[in-house]
Parts: sequence; C-alpha cells; structure tokens
Amino acid sequence: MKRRVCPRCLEPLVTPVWRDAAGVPRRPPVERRSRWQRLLEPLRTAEMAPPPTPRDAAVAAAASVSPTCPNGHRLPPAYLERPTIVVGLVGLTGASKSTYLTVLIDLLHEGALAPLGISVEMDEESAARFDDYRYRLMVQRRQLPLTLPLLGEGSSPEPFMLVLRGTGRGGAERAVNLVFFDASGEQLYRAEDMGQYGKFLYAASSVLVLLSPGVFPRLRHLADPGEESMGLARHTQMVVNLANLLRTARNLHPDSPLAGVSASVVVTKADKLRGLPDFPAGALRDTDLAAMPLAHWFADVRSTSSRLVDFLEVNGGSNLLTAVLNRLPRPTVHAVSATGADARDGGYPEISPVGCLDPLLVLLARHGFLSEEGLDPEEAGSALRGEWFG
Ligand SMILES: Nc1nc2c(ncn2[C@@H]2O[C@H](COP(=O)(O)OP(=O)(O)OP(=O)(O)O)[C@@H](O)[C@H]2O)c(=O)[nH]1
Ligand SMILES: [Mg+2]
Ligand SMILES: [Zn+2]
Repeated sequence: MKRRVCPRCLEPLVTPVWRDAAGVPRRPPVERRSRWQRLLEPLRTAEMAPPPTPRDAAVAAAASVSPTCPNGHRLPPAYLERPTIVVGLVGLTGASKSTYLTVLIDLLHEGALAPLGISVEMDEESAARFDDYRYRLMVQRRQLPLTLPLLGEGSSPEPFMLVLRGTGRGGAERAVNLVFFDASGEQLYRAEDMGQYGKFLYAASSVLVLLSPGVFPRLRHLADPGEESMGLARHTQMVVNLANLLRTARNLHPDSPLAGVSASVVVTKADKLRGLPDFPAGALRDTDLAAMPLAHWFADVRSTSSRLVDFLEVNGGSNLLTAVLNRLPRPTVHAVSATGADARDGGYPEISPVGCLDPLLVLLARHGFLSEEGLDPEEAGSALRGEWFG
C-alpha cells in the first residue's frame, strides 16, 4: 500500500506542489530535458509523475523552494523519499493515549532504539508541540489534560512526525517516516464520529489499540474516575467499528484480511496490575535490546501476549478479546505502564515507564523496518508472510 498522504491534512500526494519561502507556488528547477523526454512527457498520467529526485530537492533547497501538499503544508525534508508508517492511537477517554505517546516519543528521543542501530529525529514543528507535553508530564510530573475533541467534519488531530534511520541488510542506510496521530477518545465511541473526526484512520497503516485495565469487569476496582461506568461492550464496539473503518477505507469486504495494516493492543496503566495474583509474572518488563537478539524478544513478546490474553479473558474480557483477535490483523497484546505509578493530586511521584517500546517494535517489524523473526509461530510464519506481504 503505497498511498502517500500529507501528514497534516491527509490529502493524497500525487505530485507535490513546490513553493518558495513565501508560500508562492514555484516549479522546482529541473534539468534540461532531452527531445525524447519532451515527446514522452504528455503521455505520462499524473499518477506516474516521478517523485522529486534528490537532485531536484537539492536544487530546490538552494533556491529555498520546498515541496508542499495541495493545501500548502510544508512537507518535512525528504519526506517523499522515505516510506511512511502512519500510526493511529485508538482508545476511549482516559485510556492513556496521550500519556503513553508522550513517554514513548521521549524514549525514542533519548535513544531507546540505539542498541538496534536506529536513530530518531523529530520534525521541527512537531518537536515544538511535543515539548509542551514533555515539559508537563516528564519535568513537572503533572497529569496531561484530556485531548480536546475536534470541531468540523473530516478534521484530524495534528500528528507528531519522526524519522527513523537504521542500517538494513548489506549495510545500506534505510529510513522511514513515523507519523503518530493521537485523537480524543470521546470521538471514538460512535462509528459515525470515528469516521468523521478520525480521518487519520483512513491513512493509518498501523493502529495501537489502548485499553485501560479498569474497564475489564473483574478489574473494576482498579478503574480511574469515570472508567468503571464505561462498560466493556463500548470497547468491543470500538474495536468492531475500527476494524470496519480500516476495511472500508481500503474498499475491502468486512470479513477480508487487512493486508498492509498492523496492530498492537496495549493494556495501559499496568503498574496497577503488578500486585495481582493472576497477573502473568514478567509480562510487565523492559526490553533490554542490547541483551539478546530481537528474534528472542519477539518470541518472548508472542508468549507473553498469549498469557495476557488468558489473563484478560479470566477477568471478564472474552468478548472484547474475541473481537480483537478476529477483527484486527495478527495483533499482539502488551502490558505497559507509561508513568510507573498512579497520579495523586494531579501529579506523579516519578515517571518510570515500563514496557513502552514493545508495541512499537512489533509495528516496525510488521512493516519490514525490523525483522519479523520470532513474531509468528514457525510453520505458519512463512506461509502467512506470503499472504500478507505478497
Ligand atoms: N497508574 C497509571 N495511570 C495512568 C497511566 N497513564 C495514564 N494514566 C492515568 O490516566 C489518565 C488519562 O490519561 P490520558 O493519557 O490523558 O488519556 P487519553 O487516552 O489521552 O484520554 P483522552 O485524551 O480523553 O482521549 C491520566 O491523567 C492518569 O491519571 C499509567 O501509565 N499509569
Ligand atoms: Mg489524550
Ligand atoms: Zn496538507
């Protein structure tokens, strides 16, 4: 699925519009074309227009002309030269979407992927917005405010845009755009709202489904204020709506496999689960990427995932889990704690995240940026890979 979209307004990018520093459309300076090229040019459809070459970009940069989307949003440098993974965070109000994402991006910034030889940069404009979240949560250790609902149909929250760079097989450098969308949970309750205000879900190539433990019937005593009244059925419905929307967006039949989309399910606030007698031991732990090969971690992730599924089923989540496992593409289930502890009087005693990296590692592997080895049972793995990645 190579649909390229503007990460800001999600308009398809067939050919980027080049603009100068004042926002005035300008053609990128091009090389002189041969007679043959001039003859063939009119036969090209818009669809086939070549993406700007590094040379175009270099010449344009010198003339301070940069590619933008049809709505004039400046694209991050070299955005079009890299594949893009669009990650949508999905979860009802208070699921920890914003808190988890803030901690995750901070970890990435701090070099959490360095043991895998991966560096992380953030787009300037995203970085400025991210700093506000980071300062409040990580420095002041205060609770983040609820994410504001969007106004206006077809709108989308502002994404955080990152670039991941690593070395692929054979030592070649490869890079991906990693774009995160965090919506207000309030607008994910109803299928209609999800379609109207969750425009990013049409462009998402990955989803992180976040579930707070307090929504499971037998874990209700762990609920944060407001959570216990939400009911598990709402969450099941959210997963079904999400699965339908992802398929509709791709013109797929409601029961067909979702090729090209990856999903991780995140049980958040798992610091509250630590002391429970039936909580699988070792399910909440940090990935020490330097300690063992990624394939071992992934094998571990897979077995932890099935133990977490059992744990959630025992705690009254069967129906939700059935929807998750049947409707989403090969999801893995993870336990994470973004903050390490409950907030008291609006503040956290300290911020000590646990397990936050695993869900992202799985998504990166599903999109081929990391090796998938260990994630699927051996026999089925190779057969499935053909089916999903053609
Ligand atoms: N114990 C614990 N509490 C957490 C954690 N993460 C979030 N919380 C609590 O859950 C509340 C809601 O978290 P948010 O990140 O704002 O939730 P959200 O999913 O973004 O919610 P909306 O923006 O309304 O959709 C926080 O204010 C904390 O009280 C965690 O890792 N551990
Ligand atoms: Mg939020
Ligand atoms: Zn745009």
